[in-house]
Amino acid sequence: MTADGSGTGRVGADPTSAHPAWLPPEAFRAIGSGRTLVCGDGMLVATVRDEVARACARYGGTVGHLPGGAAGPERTGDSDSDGNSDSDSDGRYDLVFALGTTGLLPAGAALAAEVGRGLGPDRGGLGPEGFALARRDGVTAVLADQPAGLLYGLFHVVRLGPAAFGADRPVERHRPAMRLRLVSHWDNVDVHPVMGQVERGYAGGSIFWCDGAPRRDPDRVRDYARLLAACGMNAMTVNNVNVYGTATRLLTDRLDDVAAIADLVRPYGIRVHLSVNFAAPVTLGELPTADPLDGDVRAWWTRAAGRLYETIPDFGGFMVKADSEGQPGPYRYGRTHADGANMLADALAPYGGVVHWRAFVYNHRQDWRDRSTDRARAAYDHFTPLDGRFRDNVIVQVKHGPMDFQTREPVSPVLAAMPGTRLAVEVQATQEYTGQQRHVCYLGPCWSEVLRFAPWGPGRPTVASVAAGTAGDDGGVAASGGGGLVVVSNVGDDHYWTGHPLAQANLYAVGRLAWAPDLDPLAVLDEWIDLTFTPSATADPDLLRGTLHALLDDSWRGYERYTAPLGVGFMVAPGHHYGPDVDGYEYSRWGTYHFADRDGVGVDRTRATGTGFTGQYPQPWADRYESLETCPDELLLFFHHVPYQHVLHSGSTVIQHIYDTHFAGVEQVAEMVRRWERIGPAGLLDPALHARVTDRLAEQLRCAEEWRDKVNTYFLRKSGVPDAHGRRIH
Ligand code: GCW
Repeated sequence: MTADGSGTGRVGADPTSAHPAWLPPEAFRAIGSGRTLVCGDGMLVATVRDEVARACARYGGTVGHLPGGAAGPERTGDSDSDGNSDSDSDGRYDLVFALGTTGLLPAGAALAAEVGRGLGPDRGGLGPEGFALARRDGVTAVLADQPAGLLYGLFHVVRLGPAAFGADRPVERHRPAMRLRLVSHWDNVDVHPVMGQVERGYAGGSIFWCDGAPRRDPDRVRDYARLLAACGMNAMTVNNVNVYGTATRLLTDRLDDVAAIADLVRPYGIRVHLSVNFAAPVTLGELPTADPLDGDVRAWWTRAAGRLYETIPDFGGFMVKADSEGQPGPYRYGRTHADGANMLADALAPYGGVVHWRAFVYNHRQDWRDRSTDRARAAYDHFTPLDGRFRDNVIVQVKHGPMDFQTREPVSPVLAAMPGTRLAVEVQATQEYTGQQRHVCYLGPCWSEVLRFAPWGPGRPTVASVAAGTAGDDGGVAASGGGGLVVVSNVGDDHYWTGHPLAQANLYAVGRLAWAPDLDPLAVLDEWIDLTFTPSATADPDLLRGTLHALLDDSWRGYERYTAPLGVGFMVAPGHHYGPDVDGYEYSRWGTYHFADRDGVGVDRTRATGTGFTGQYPQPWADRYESLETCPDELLLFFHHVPYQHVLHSGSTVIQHIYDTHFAGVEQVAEMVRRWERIGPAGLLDPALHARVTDRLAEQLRCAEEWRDKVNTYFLRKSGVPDAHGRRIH
């Protein structure tokens, strides 16, 4: 932070050459053309001011600044941005941002003062990040209790665009549902021999690290923080949850590298968290043990935390992958996950830091011959006995499904089984299992289904309320504030950030859904389209918007159609997880089997005859999943092993469903290709972006055909049942 507390002072600098994603200059036209007053002090208020000033420099508006406690507006910004001296000479503003007390506002900001008074003594419970917005008599007012609220209010106005300056708007209050909205980067510091610079990264290198060293591309990191703030995220980890080599030392002698990133993202309200290696005291050669109950180990972590907060006063906390896929953890010392997490939590507690402790713990050395072990059960079996034993600043981070980010999984039962623990839901924007950013796969609808899922039945609390800490008796301790949402990043140093330009929509959507889980994911997509492509500024808004919706809206279900059927999962090629290999994981140690034979397919997870996993759900789901009569079609093979001629609720047999969906899925992609081709000559899009998407669509079509042919052929050969429509199966 700079000495004057105004941030890095470079927020207003020219953006990098990276694609502007959902913040192109055009998105700021409405703000930049008007007269704005920003009232208040501090780093984030300065960010708001700088953002408005940058827009004004381009579009001719003005921005005034009223520091907290000053008697009158003080003109700020460079002469360009304030060049139009007539525009606010009547003391009126089009837009007012006001922080805290509003008694000193000038006449033109009367609405802001009025809204402030109207909010009442508790100010409508805006909280640390909320804001209120209203419009009347030609003035739009945004009020917040704390600077972060103004920042989110700014981006809300950007989203509204001209609508923020049109008809009157009664007072609206906005505050995030989830307090913690964190992007988890699986970025390696050293290049990993197999996983590369970014584990499961499909967008080039890391924006933070290159070959063991910091990348030192401050503009890129700052732009990234800006994008995150604009979609509502407020935290990030800067390194992979698999911590090895140099990354272990980010905690110690490489701390300055982390601090440098924290300085860059702070002006956008983003706090930095660190993934740590549970055995760091041993790995770094300082202690003979990492036993969480050992006094020296505890003192080691206490010292590490002290150093961290001395260097990064607003450091967020640790993320830990322990006793998982070969990472060290408390089991080695005969201790529990609560022992391990609490030790770290105690070290961070004096500074307000949190521990994100991942529940992704399972036996990754299973024997496929052993039908009694069920990987889906593992997180619940390991963690639910510990409910109530974690410190208040421990967040148990649960993958949204019981397996591993498959295209279709039921919601993890852990999310409904730890009412005395703060829980975060983890989703994956990086498309490890959903087409690796070569395929269009808009995941908003998938995440929305997860967040809206009501584990205790309709009308009862949802997963979103568990993560928000508002589920009450059923699902969580309201006072705890929940654990929020964690998303595995899909970003790299690629020009488009996400490799596939349309994959940007996933990062945007996750932030919006963390802020407001009830949002319709297709409405969120529409916001993203508006901001990113500003269709209204093109010759044919409907064609542009229509094409993008045609590609994206149903793309997750489309991907599901041509890949693993009916929730069975894991038919990807082993290792890199791209493309089909139906039996690729069938005889492996990873616990990911479909059990197809000549008679049927699917995993029997019932209590009656299978692994008993259905019993991990509360009612009504425990029974609904258990019974063939009530199990939803799309999850049938996750819960049941059925004959190929089993009839689905849809009326189709399982085998015919497999054939039909695989043909339909490819046809859907072929139609996407056609739609995209058609839009090319219209000149509605940057040709380079159009070309990038064209290339990726060609690969998506090739790959979808490969999926179709391999899956259909596999099941034809296994079952001997021909396609009812006699289509070509090899
Ligand atoms: O999905 C799996 C990935 C691993 C990843 C792991 C995890 C970071 O294949 O690459 O490791 O999940 O979530 O820890």
